[in-house]
Amino acid sequence: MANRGTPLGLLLWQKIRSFNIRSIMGVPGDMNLELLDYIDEVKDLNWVGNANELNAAYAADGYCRASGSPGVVVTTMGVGELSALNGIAGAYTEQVKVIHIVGTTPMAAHEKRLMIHHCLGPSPDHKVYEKISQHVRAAHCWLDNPATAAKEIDRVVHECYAQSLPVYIFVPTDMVHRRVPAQPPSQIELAPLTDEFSKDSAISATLSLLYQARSPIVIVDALTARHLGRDVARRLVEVLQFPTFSTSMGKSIIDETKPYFSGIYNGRVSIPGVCEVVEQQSDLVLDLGPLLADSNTGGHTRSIAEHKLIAVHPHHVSIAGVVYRNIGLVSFLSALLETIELHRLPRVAAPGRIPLPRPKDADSELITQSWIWTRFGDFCRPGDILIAESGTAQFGLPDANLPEDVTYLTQVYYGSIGYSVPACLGAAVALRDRDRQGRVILVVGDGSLQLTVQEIGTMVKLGFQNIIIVVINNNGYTIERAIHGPEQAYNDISVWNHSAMLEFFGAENGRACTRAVRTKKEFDEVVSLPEYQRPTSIQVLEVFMEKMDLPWRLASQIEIINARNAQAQKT
Ligand SMILES: Cc1ncc(C[n+]2csc(CCOP(=O)(O)OP(=O)(O)O)c2C)c(N)n1
Ligand SMILES: *[C@@H]1O[C@H](CO)[C@@H](O)[C@H](O)[C@H]1NC(C)=O
Repeated sequence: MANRGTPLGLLLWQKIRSFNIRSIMGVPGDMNLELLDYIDEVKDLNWVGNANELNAAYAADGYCRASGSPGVVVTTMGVGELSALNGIAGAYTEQVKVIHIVGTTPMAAHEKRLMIHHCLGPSPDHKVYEKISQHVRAAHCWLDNPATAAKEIDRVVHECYAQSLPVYIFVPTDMVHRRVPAQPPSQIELAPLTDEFSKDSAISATLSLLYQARSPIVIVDALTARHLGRDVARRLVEVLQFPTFSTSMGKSIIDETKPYFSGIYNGRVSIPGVCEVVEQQSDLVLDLGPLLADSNTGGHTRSIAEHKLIAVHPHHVSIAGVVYRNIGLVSFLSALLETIELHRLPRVAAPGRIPLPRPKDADSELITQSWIWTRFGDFCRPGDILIAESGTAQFGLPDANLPEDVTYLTQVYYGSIGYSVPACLGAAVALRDRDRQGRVILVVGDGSLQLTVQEIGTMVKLGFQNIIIVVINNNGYTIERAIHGPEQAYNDISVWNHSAMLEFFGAENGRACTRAVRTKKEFDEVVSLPEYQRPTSIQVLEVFMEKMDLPWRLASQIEIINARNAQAQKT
């Protein structure tokens, strides 16, 4: 009897694997070790092992963004669990699917309130940390009962997918080997529930507006990808052929090489001409998956009249201010595609991608902010993943014209510096898990790098050959200097020798795979080297730039915010 059924720990990993997840992030601890043993018993499921739990959480986030499957991170109660919290909060606020599994003290210790290491103070509440994460998850469960464990896992995984948010699974150490009765394979509904009546009403309202429109446009924003709508959105814009814009956070969801692709719309922080097309010349705006955070809207300067706006949110659609509830984004877009009558759609000439005006410092031989970002567009190839860290990179890279099938990742809204290095690892793991070719190109500032640099060690450990790390060395926190205190010591950082970095992390040929450039000519030469075109080992390129040089989008957003603050002071 005792041997019947599946050990709970094994069941958990089998279920995780069934979601096309092949890698597990995390850091071991005595409260999760025996759970980790069961990973090896599941075919094609692998332990990554990160340098710390914050990095593990960022890596799980990057894994999800690059693969569509939830990222999984395992920590040990309290000490590891809390370190991961910042990364989980980022996933929550940017709607990324992450499953955080926490190994905890045994059940018996909970009742006796035993003082076991990692607990909080005298007579500890062993579930106190669970309360701390309640604001950054969609659901949680305790696997404290073999009879309900399978159902509980299914329930939280459903919420993870349906809401596209992190969830928590707490596993007490004494439950890991308990047998769970054999059960039929679970059929978890992944899509959010959709009210068919509400959907039909929204579809007819949308179609009649589309057929009447003369100058409609489309905006494709971040939540489209987070809620797994990339493919259906791509098919839709292909059918519509309306001028199509993306946003800083939605970049790369839509193929930028299409003639209808017309650039990045970011309120008043857009290339001249873009705002006019979106806000004034259009008579209908189909806004897919909007995420209206400050740096995704030019500091909240989007201005689209409500009467001409169809906003397709993850769980509802808003049409000229009327809300249609309980409609999943993918369900809505698929139904729209099925019912649309092509011959009734207006034909609209797209402005195409409006070029950037020539910058004042165009003739500089040294690398400038006005020059470098479009170069990454030229450097990328189909299949690559491009990752931007917060800072000047994030405000610059929207200017890159990406080839088809490049995935662009960045954490704009939560904006936790250091995110990008572990997210790069997570994306590389995801590519490998999917047997996909392509380079993973990370652009990170010298300041942000210092927060999570250890994860380069994990990249080396796993033997990734397709990662290119570009470090923007502009002598400290340039974005912060631009906002306040340009010469203040708090915006300086400790000076690192980036040439020694790869070697320190144990990369073979580390020194040979590290280069530094100051001029445009040098940059172009390096990125055309075979090691950069078809890398066979991890590469580091340090790019020196002026301390106070800014991408125009950053300067423009700061100007808007300063003007607003000055106005507020007056009144
Ligand atoms: C975890 C965290 N700490 C602090 C900040 C504030 N912050 C935002 S950007 C930034 C500086 C980034 O500097 P760097 O990576 O060198 O980029 P640069 O602007 O110089 O290109 C800081 C400190 C933050 N966003 N997240
Ligand atoms: C930086 O590291 C490289 C590689 O180890 C070394 O050759 C160089 O001398 C170091 N530079 C400084 C200024 O220490």
